[in-house]
Amino acid sequence: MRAWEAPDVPDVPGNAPRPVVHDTAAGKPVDPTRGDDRAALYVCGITPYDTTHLGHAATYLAFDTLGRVWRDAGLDVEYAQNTTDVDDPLLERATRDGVDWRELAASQIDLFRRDMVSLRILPPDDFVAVTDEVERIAEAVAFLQETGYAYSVPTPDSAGDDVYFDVQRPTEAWVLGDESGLDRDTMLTLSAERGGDPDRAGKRDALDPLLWRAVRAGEPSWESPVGEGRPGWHIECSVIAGDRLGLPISVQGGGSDLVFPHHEMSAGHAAALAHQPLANAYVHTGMIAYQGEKISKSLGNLVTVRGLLDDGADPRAIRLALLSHRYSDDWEWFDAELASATRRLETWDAWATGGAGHADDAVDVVTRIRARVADDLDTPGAVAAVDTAIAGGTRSTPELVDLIDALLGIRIG
Ligand code: 5CA
Ligand code: ZN
Repeated sequence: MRAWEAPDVPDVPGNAPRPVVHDTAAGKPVDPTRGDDRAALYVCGITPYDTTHLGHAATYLAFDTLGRVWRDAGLDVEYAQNTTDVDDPLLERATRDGVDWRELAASQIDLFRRDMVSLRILPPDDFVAVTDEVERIAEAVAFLQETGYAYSVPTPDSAGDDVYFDVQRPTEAWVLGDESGLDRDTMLTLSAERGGDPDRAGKRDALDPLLWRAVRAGEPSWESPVGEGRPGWHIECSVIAGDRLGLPISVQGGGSDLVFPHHEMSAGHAAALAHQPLANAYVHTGMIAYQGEKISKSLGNLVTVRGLLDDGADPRAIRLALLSHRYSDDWEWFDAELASATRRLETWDAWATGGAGHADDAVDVVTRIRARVADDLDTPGAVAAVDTAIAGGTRSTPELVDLIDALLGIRIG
């Protein structure tokens, strides 16, 4: 489907280092491109309701930063993002609000696009609705059944069978726990909390995730080689990432709430389908809280990009407020974050307008900003480097203003 309008990204001369980012599976920073000139990024997209809250915004901004840093380092970046436009939480919300699930999804995807444009987030090259990929996903499920990685579970309330993935069947490229490194008890707890069904009767292993849900009364469904139904959650990301980018991709990205089961199981499905790891690195953003709790659609403690913009916020200040935190940290949003980012932006704007520095004056600052973002996307360090340059009397130059735009996505002056 259509993504959104791309912001301008200036080209800045000079050598930028290749970034390292923290890989959850390795437990340390790595170069996810492994020296290649191409970087393939897949980021788990929204389930389209209650968009775009600051947790979503911070997550997409982190991977936007990675894309910018890769481009600045001269790499070819290919980026795909899905939209989970058919799944239980979306259907439940549509039912609760008495709206058609397709209309709810379409209107929320539109809102998401507008918010991404306001925040100057680079669009994916492939922005893929799950409802447009059902046939491909069903083929993949059929293949997993033929090759013994998937099995049917009789389903009393449906004419068809649900299909599950067998987590215990070995693959060359994945065993359970490879991505998340979690113990079984933690996996069982998280599975129950995050869309799994460990208590479902008839499964081989309580952790086995759903690949295909046979049609139930009143639920959307598609005819397919594995019966009439709709896709499970994790398989959508394995199939879309593999089809659009080729495996292994450089980075599978999302919030830390996706470490298990979502990314673990997506990696398992990809390995069973393609005998390849899903990704060279699994990169996770921290959770943003508000009023003491993780911002979440189910809790309803939402601060939305749209709400802040409607209250008169400069979208650049929202961006700067989010960039002032390390992407991988959990942190809490306070209203003061926006006020302090707005003040910082005024200082930066005045500095850029003052101008008149020489390129030579700016060389050290350019190097420092590039080094900070290449070090596991240390955007607070990059922001501090700009502050320090201003406080130390460095005059702004066109190169510096362009670099801040290219890497931090903020046009000052
Ligand atoms: N559609 C699935 C992924 S395939 C999904 O998780 N959708 S979502 O709408 O719930 O979340 C979209 C993205 O925002 C995910 O990467 C998720 O990890 C991230 N996210 C959700 N809540 C927060 C939060 N409070 N802080 C940071 N990131 C968050
Ligand atoms: Zn996903």
